[in-house]
Amino acid sequence: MIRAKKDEKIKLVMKSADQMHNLNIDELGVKLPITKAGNTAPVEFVSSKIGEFEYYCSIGQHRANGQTGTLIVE
Ligand SMILES: [Cu+2]
Repeated sequence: MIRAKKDEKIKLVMKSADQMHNLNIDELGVKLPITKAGNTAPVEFVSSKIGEFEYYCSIGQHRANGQTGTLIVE
């Protein structure tokens, strides 16, 4: 779980440790590209929305296998 405040700059750094992954937060329009094992990908964004938003990896069955989490913006 990640917590942030509305209208604050949020910086996430995704590190693909074992294989290719990406990261998506649909409601906030966040979409990190597919990133190969051993690489990192940063993203910065601001959420003007308050709420709980799911982030997930959309590759193959990764989401179904638990590559999800929650970003809480308060
Ligand atoms: Cu993945």
